[in-house]
Amino acid sequence: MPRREDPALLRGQGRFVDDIAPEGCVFAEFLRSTVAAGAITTLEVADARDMPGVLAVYTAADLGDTGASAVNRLIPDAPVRPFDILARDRVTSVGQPVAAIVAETREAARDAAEAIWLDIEDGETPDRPQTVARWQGGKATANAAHRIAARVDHARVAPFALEPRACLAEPVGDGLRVWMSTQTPFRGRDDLARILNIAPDLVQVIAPDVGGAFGGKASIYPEDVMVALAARDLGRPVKWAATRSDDFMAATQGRGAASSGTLDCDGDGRFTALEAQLHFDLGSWTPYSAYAPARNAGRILPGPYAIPAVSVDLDAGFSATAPMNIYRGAGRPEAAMLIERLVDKAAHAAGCDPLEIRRRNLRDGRNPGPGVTGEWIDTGDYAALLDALENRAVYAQKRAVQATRRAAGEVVGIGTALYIEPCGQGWETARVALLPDGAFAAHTGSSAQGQGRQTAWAQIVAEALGVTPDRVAVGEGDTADLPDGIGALASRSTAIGGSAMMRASEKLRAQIAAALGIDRMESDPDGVWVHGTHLGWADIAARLPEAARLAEETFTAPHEAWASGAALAQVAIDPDTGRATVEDITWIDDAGHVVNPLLVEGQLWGGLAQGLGCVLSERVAYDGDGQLLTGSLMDYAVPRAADMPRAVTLDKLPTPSAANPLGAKGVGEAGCIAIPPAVLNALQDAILPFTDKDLPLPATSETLWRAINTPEEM
Ligand code: SMO
Repeated sequence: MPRREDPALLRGQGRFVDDIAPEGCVFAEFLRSTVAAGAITTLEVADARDMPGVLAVYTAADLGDTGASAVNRLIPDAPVRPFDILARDRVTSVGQPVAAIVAETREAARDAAEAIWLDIEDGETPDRPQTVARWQGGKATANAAHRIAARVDHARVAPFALEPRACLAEPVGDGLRVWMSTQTPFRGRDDLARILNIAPDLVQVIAPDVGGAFGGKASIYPEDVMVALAARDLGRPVKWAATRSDDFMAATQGRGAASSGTLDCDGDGRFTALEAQLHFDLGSWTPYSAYAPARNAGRILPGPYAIPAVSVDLDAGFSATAPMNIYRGAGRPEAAMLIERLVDKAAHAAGCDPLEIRRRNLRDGRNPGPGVTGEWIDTGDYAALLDALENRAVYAQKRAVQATRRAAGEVVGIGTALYIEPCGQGWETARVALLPDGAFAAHTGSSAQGQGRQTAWAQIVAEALGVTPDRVAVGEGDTADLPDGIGALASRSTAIGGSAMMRASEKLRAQIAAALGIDRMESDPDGVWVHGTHLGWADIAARLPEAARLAEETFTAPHEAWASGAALAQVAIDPDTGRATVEDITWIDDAGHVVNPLLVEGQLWGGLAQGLGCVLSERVAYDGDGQLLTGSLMDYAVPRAADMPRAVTLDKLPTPSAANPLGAKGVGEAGCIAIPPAVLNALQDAILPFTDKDLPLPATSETLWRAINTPEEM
């Protein structure tokens, strides 16, 4: 089924925050810190206040006491550092908002920002990292025949969404209506209410069309709060939309972990112990999900392998940079990269084929159960994934061709990766109603940022009710629709939001049957057979009291839905330029029950592209003084169409999730988890005739050229 969202989006009829312009709307801009750390010695705003069109200029001194945004205590005693709405006395990163200007036009606000006098005295060094968590399981036994070591230094990357962040707040009575480009409208509501000290039911947050997010819009930002404060102060709608540069400087970033570990294996290539140290940079403040990547990476590090003894140490520390948060994959790529590098190196040391060593060490995932770090792990047939990968990729032939090409002087490599990914946890809300005109209205606390979720939800509701999806209107992204909800992140919207939709639909179906006095509802697209008479849906609506026509559900998943998969990459590197070409990707994914294959395929492609960016080209770079060197697309290299693989084969091997009634698992993040380790393993395989050193990331042309031509200097 094609995406119902597309006709409007493709015709430019999407409605994003910056498209919304209430009567009397004015514009906010921010003066941002130009240095990474230091004390504010001068901050004079009188000239700016006098500029034409300026309504207000705010500094921290104008804001008084406010509350702090929430941080998820995923690691109980880990340090938390809330943001300041505007820098108070000192700055903690380049791009931090220091003053806010509200003016009649965006241009007037920008001009006024330049009329503010700001001096900052350089200073202070960031905190030292500290150990925050440890995962351990099993016990090391036999002496290892091989001890393999690997190190993966992830580049810090930007969750680059087509639509930068944006927020528009309008005073309504004693409260606020806020349009936010967010993944989590309900959390936005709760955060705003707490920080502004007003009742949550006085705050309505609406996420209209959201142009991508990838984790970068999963937490509230200082700018959002400032816009809300200004709207209340001025009694007018206030809008702010980030520029691309604003987002490079001050939106949350991802990855950046430095990870190293050892994998022991016996003479038969069986893994006996895994030890790892993961270092996570937190940046300058902790957004809601600051610890999700670190926690995920630690708890899933053993991946799909049966490793009897596992020990993972995790440390984290602040730095004078943009805050670090979840980014598509959120710790799972960090885990997959390290373990899959270790496994490939173990294969090499044990003289074993990389697919074979994986096969030899798989845990049996066909029944759900606990892994060695204590995590409940969902279904997944890892052996079948490997078999499918071997067949679809025509692996033996690829290896033979590689040998021939290598003998002829080409630099070519093949890499494989297996992964498991915890997805879809927690709870979500849904409401399904039969309307007087015979259509159904479905609402969920989950939401979307372009994935086509409304299509999938309509399909789920339609199937449960026995109608066609065109009869189902879907509403999401508005906190006024339902008392509570979460949103769209952590690969949860179909598994959790969809399950809530399914349960609400089933409840509605039972209510309608009971109200009509029938045992079994024989519905069809147009209505229901009631004791031999066909009643249209509008007729049924007319007969039923409103309470019978509306069902609400909160679905709470008993466990996470863990997806899994296997990927193979074949690369060729031009030894003269170091340029890598991804010649082939073959990828078998297990996303559990698939509601809409087109949406799943779209997620796989998008994740694949972002995954390639992480391993080959993307890096947020700061210099030694904390100056951002990659503030625009001139310097930050997102992959382009020409960087896509020459050939991609996607296939699926679904094992239904045991963690939700739909049987669905997540798929939105899979590409960022599957592709980087497969490609990194392929690159390392390609350069093996020259060096076995671990490549730094991203593996740019320069890096690869050096590995081939001056490996001793690596
Ligand atoms: S990294 Mo995601 O938006 O949970």
